[in-house]
Amino acid sequence: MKKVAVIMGSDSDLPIVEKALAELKAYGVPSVCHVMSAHRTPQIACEFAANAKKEGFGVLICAAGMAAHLAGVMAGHTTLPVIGIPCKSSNLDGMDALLATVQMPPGIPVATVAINGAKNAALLAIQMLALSDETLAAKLESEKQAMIAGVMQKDAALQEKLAALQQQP
Ligand code: RP5
Repeated sequence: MKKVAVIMGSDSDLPIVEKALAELKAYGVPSVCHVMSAHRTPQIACEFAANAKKEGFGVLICAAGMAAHLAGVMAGHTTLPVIGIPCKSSNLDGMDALLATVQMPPGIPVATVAINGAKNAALLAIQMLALSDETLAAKLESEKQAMIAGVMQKDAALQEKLAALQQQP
């Protein structure tokens, strides 16, 4: 199976990124995680992206906050799909990182998830790998069915609660 690289701009992004790592682990997807910065270590980040395909990676996930150029810069150095996680920081609530990650010029796409949306970033990466992996695709399908069952159960419980309330004088 192809690997997923999870790259973050700083170790301070780890509390957000952990959710992506947990999701990849739950699906048995091999991953590596590194700190690399578009600004502080641009050469290391660019080299990693340029070599990622031949190193056996299928998707890159890049998490960064503030002037979050990491995903975009890495996308500029590879044809692998790049998923961006804009990380929330104290000054602008993550809007800075969201806009810096999502507003890519034509030709260099970054699939940007919600601010701090690390779990969805991992799921999106898994869905990409599942295009050529039947086992992964089946696991995604069964998780989706479990989620549907969970919501239906919640609705049934809600209906019972509402019916009981209506019977009160
Ligand atoms: C970004 O700047 C990082 O991704 C992080 O979200 C933010 C702050 O980095 P530190 O100052 O905590 O290293 O590049």
